[in-house]
Amino acid sequence: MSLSEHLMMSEEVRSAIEGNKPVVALESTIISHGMPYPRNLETALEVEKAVRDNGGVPATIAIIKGVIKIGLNNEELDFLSRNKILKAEQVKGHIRIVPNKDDLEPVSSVPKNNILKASRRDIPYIISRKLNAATTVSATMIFAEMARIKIFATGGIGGVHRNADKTFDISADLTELAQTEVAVVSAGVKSILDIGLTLEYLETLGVPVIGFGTEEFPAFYTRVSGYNVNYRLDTPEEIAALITVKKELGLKGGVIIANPVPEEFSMDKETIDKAIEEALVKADKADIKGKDITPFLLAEIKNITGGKSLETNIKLVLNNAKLAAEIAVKMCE
Ligand code: PSU
Ligand code: MN
Repeated sequence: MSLSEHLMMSEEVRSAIEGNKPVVALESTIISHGMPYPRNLETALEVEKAVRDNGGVPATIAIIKGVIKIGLNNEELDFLSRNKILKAEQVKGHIRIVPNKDDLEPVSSVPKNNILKASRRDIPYIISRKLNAATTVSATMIFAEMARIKIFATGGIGGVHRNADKTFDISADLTELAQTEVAVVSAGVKSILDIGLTLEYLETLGVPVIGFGTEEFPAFYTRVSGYNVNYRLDTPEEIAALITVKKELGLKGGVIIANPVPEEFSMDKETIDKAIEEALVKADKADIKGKDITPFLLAEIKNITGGKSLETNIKLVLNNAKLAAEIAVKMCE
């Protein structure tokens, strides 16, 4: 089979790409593994709307029954949102990568599907076995580039985990940013990661980190991290120009556009730091490792903050979708 037989675009996305219209890629891990049902589905729809409201065409990406889908319909978004939620004990031992195992009781009675989490290394297995998977930042970038989509909006990117000196846990998002030519709009990285090491690693990989209207690299739930971006730009035009120049020079890899959560939705740094510490201790005790860590921590932080972190998460994703659409529009001019 050729690439085109593995990859299916919606009609809307195909004609937008062919007509050089502004298309914004969106990831699906955030739907299947980053937020609980039904807020995840509502958010996926709202994010697509935010792209449209700002002049763009949304292209949410996932793998459905072994086919790479670029641009999902509402039925597919609904399917992805009803992912099985497993208890910590079930997550242990990487049970999540076992397909069609229905001896696991979902915590809630609604979610029922088995949606894997795909980064670069998971793609050949998932596609050859015709499985379903949500795409992380790395896999979404790969598929966006295949589809010639130049910009992508997410919540936060993966990075260097705390204790990476012992665990070697560094998200595949970073090496993807080094080699795949898609600009990624995010609200920075969560302090579940080591933000300083993440920025050092990005420098080594040659990935520009641009702050939108800020000198400080944002820490997802809060605008404050104590670390600086490489450069600050204040308009979508300036960012579009940087992305275009990088392409003209043939410099491979992505660009990180760090877009702080709007002030009114930003969480208090002390509150969120405490919640993160608590969640990290719990993950360590439950011996959660590898790809299960990020979804586990997100769910724990949500519980500890009484749902507040989820609301902030939603607002910042919407904010990123808006900016990505604005940049995409400028890139098409
Ligand atoms: N950050 C979030 N929410 C998420 C993720 C990151 O705030 O859902 C997801 C993204 O899809 C990212 C992935 O690519 O987690 C990184 O996973 P890991 O840390 O296992 O590389
Ligand atoms: Mn990891």
